[in-house]
Amino acid sequence: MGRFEQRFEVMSNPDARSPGILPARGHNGCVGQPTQQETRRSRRDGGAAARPLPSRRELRERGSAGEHHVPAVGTAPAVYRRRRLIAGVIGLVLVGGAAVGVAGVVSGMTAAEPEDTDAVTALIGDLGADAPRASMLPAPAQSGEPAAAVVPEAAPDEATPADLCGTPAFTEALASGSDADAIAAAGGAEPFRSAVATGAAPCVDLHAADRIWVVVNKLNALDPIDYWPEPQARAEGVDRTSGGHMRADVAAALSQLVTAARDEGAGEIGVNSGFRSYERQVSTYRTYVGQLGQRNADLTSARPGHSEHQTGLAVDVVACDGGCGTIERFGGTVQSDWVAANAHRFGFIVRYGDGDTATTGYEYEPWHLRFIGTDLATRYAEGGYRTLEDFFGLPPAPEYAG
Ligand code: DAL
Ligand code: ZN
Repeated sequence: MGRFEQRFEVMSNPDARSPGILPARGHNGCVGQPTQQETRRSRRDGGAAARPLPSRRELRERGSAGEHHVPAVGTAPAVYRRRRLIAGVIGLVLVGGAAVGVAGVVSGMTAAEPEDTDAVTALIGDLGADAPRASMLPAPAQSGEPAAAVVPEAAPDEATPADLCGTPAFTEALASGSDADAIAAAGGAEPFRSAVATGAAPCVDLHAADRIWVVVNKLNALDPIDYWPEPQARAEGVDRTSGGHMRADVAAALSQLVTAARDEGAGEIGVNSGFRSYERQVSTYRTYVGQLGQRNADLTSARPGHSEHQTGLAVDVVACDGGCGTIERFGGTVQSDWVAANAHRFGFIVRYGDGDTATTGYEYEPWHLRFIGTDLATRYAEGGYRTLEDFFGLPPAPEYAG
């Protein structure tokens, strides 16, 4: 059996994320699929397919009690070690003293090289029996790092503020919680991206689950691991084959995308899967492993705590000409071509591109749209970026750590 057929078989499994072809229209087309309330209930109950899972409180208590091994700091990728090294050299040259400079470099290298152990491998052996912990890799810049210690590798874009995190207008916009305001205060999407990618914006946390710029991949787990976005909504006037909830702002953007696709002659686009809780991802991933084996499952399904669907920012779309098709049949449709060319206008990117597995860790998923807002998505498209990792200067994430 080929990979496609194997995958299709999994997707036809009612326990998997896709129900196969369903004649879903409007809000009545999701018989048998979980509503948000049902999803919450299954979450409380631990889910039907999953072994009992820890509650949020248990997760917190285990964390504070040190019950599970938590990697203190991931092994820093070479690019960050290099940045720290350059930062150390420049910073220390500024204060004079070559000997002190050497000491600073050594100190920086030591801080970047702690032993990296990760609980994810243990999770795979016994899914759901244990509360997994977030694997952690340093973002190019993290809250708390002193701005003066970070030096961009390359000369920043002319429009990039020299010290974004020292600019009150930016830090205030960032603190307000408005992603769009923060990007505007940075001078726009490119100055923002450039500052983040070069390490010049350490106050921008690429791990913050509630930010549109969050990067969730095989090296960056959600934190907290059971993150649950609020408020959620369904995309109005959009066909769906599942519960179809997502972050409310994402739902509004998806409604606009679907309307535009219809108006521009691309046909009907529906939702197959939006928000998936940690517990839902446990059962989804377990189903894939059971059907495909872990190696192949890891190319198509994120391990719990590592799925963009848990952020409420991701949505799998399908073509709905007559009835809605499956995600596997989305590629090659008029809708798929339209989405690839136009999704950025509404704030979405196709997250797992064709031929980008070495960076993303996943096979091509033309149906998996990730919301990053119109400013960043437009810059992403215009800049010809293919992965969020490249966009933000992060290392490739083809495999889980450990
Ligand atoms: N299919 C994507 C990688 C997920 O499971 O989140
Ligand atoms: Zn998806």
